[in-house]
Amino acid sequence: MTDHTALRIAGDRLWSTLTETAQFGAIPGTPRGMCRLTLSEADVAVRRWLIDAATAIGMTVTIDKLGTIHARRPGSEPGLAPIAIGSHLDTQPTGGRFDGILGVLAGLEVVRTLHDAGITTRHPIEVINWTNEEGARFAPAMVASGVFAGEFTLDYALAQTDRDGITLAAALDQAGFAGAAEPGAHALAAHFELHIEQGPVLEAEGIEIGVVNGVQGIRWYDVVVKGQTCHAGTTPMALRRDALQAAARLAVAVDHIGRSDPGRSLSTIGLFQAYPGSRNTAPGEVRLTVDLRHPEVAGLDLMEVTLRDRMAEVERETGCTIALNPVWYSPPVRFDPGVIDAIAGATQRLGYTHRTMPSGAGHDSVYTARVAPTGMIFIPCENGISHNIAENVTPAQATQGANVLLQAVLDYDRRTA
Ligand code: HGY
Ligand code: MN
Ligand code: MN
Repeated sequence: MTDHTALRIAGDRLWSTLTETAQFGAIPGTPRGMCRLTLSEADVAVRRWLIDAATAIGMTVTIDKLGTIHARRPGSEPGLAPIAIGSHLDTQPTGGRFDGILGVLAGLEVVRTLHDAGITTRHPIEVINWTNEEGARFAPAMVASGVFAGEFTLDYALAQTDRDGITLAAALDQAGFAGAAEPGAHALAAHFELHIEQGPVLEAEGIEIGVVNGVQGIRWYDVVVKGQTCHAGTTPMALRRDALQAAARLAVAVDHIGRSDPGRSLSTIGLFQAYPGSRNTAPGEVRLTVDLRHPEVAGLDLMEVTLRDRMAEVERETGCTIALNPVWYSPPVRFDPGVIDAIAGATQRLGYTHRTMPSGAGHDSVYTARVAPTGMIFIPCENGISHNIAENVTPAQATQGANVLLQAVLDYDRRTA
């Protein structure tokens, strides 16, 4: 088999692709801010851009019932399952121009490079855009890759609603991305994902590539605190059941829980809404979200137990009631040693500095790891910032990540059935 270890992606082309697609969902007045929520106008536009770019180099495109895009380039041995290169095109409401889309466009760049070089891999290569990775419009996150892996049913996913009560099914229909293919109906030989680290480690250590060995555990909750709406001027403090004051005590507890196991536990309240939201009415209801993370199951469980204990205390202290509704649980994941070796080997051959590390963020690879050998490649991002309009990488970093992706996929293609 020909040795393609000298092959490199076209870094300028990758960077211009990233720049060109950043027009879809760019936040006006910001240098790099992106808002490209699942199946929004901007998401539909970038999806169509990807489909055009893929078909232009002879790839066949299949859309599944959750709108996930599978763009496939044939291999020389059609009986082999495809090696997938996947990530996501949707962003957070105040996201950046690299989270997710870097992995999809690097996949396209790998195929463009093979196409230009006239190289046919043994396995088909499949570039995948997983619908709704972020979980920003529809909860839970990674819902499409979760259905593909059998974690969620298709009906469960289609029934999820956004804050306006629009179901994922309706959004797919409206966007013209309600495809025909059954999610998970075809096998993958492997799943590779290039992603920005979204944290400070690689940049702080001056390391070029993260060889990701797994993903920490994640629990999401919706919390509803109920008290009694009352007049700000006539209700004595001792007689109040102020939902906001109760929620505030809970918020302090959530922060303490996140600090309980330094370097391993994390907690976030991303959404906190008081009703009715009038300055001279004490709130009778507060709705908030809680995101807990930990690399170990036992650690995550302890965080939940501690949260429930404090909830009971706050109820006694304030006379309010607190409901903790679990929304999503993603257990810690270990990636495949064979894929990790392919990534580490490619990085070594390319001469890039690298380290093995876990991912703090969830990714579609969490679920593909259930059904196919999976691994991830990280590149540093400026100040470790992500889910923020300031998110940034350099062209050289994007090129290095895509070169590792190319060489790891070629190596894996050579070595596996
Ligand atoms: O929430 C996460 O970790 C991912 O960015 N969706
Ligand atoms: Mn992402
Ligand atoms: Mn993200």
